[in-house]
Amino acid sequence: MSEQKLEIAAGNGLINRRHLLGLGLTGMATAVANSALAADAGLTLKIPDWSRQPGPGASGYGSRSSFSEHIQRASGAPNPLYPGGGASRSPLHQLQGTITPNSLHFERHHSGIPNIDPSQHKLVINGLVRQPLLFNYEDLLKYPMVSKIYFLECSGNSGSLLAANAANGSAQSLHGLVSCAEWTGIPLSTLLDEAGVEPSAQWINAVGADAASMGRSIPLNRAMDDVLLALYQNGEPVRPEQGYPMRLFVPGCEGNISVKWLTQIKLTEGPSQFRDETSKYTDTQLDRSSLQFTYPMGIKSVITSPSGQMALNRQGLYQLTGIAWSGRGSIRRVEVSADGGRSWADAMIESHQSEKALARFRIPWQWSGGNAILQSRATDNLGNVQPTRASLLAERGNISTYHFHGIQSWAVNTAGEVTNVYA
Ligand SMILES: Nc1nc2c(c(=O)[nH]1)N[C@H]1C(S)=C(S)[C@@H](COP(=O)(O)O)O[C@H]1N2
Ligand SMILES: [Mo]
Repeated sequence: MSEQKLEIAAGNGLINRRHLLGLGLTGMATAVANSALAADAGLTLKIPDWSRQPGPGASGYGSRSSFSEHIQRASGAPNPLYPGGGASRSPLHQLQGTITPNSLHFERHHSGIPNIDPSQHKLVINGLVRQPLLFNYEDLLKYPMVSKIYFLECSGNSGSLLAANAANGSAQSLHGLVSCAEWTGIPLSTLLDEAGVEPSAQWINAVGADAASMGRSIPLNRAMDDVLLALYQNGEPVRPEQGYPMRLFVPGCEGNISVKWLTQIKLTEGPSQFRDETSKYTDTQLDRSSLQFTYPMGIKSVITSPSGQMALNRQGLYQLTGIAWSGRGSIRRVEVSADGGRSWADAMIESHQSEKALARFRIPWQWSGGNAILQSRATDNLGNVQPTRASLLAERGNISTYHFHGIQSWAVNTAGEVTNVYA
């Protein structure tokens, strides 16, 4: 099928998403066959070494191909004044689908990763309850569990987009504090019901067993909703980095309140005013007042390919793809622009659209060698639309660098280089 038959969906080369199903792929295969694969067109494939003799046998615990070891989380340099503190970012530009492999889930630690022996770990539920309860790990494994796919995003993710000058960053360095996994655990409401919540209790206060004793307060009505005591992550016990042997998981909300290495839940009338809900994780507004307890993460999307620091090495059809998520619901629509927001085309949303989970979108894009500005704009089932960076700045200023969810702009220049810009 020739490229002339492709139906244009928006300016600067965006092609109707229906061409992804066959037509567009033919176009892309042709582009490749014209160059790289042409030499092999005679199908005179050599028998490679790995086909000549048996490889190693089965193993107790798997590892990835040595040829994909370049796919890594990126962490900043350790700070001696902040032992164990810091973050690592998921390589969004190198991943596909919507599930983040456990080894590549982003990390954020305030005092490093405790090495917890589950047989010595305790979870206590106390405060304003009829019966304080003490659980050990083995007891908890006997409770009925549920499994749900949810994203987790640090409220500081993408915060550098509020800086005056656009950073020379990648999808990973700018937006890699988001990941998505299947979390399996006990609905927190089950355990709170067992302890018997007193009518005067309005908040839960969750504390971790790490050296930071990190704590957060959460209103009881949210805690009784879809919050989990998570014990498994993508089918295996939660990783030490993610809170082994157990963490709180608060779907859709800033990652900070999903307290890892959870050891205490205390029910109280009011919030505890922990460090991480007073001096940190509050949103100071233009009038200098600060919003506290701003939990849900806003509707957001980012194009992961092509994305910052990549280079397009040929003109022709590209499969533009990215991820979208909403802390309040599910993704209904993702539009893509190649002309800096002047015209938009609907992308194909590929994945099963569940609440508070990542969705993957794709659309064919024809790059003809000119300048382009690629953007994506997500809409959720409640009608929330991802705002532009400029409108977020006008509304909230840039004193708070938390909860940035504005539209990302990737510029493509005539050399094919992709950079982060403000458009
Ligand atoms: N006990 C404890 N819980 C914690 C943290 C921590 O340092 N200690 N970091 C928080 C922050 S800021 C985030 S964004 C998420 C990160 O979870 P992850 O490391 O599993 O991605 O955990 C939260 N829970
Ligand atoms: Mo965070």
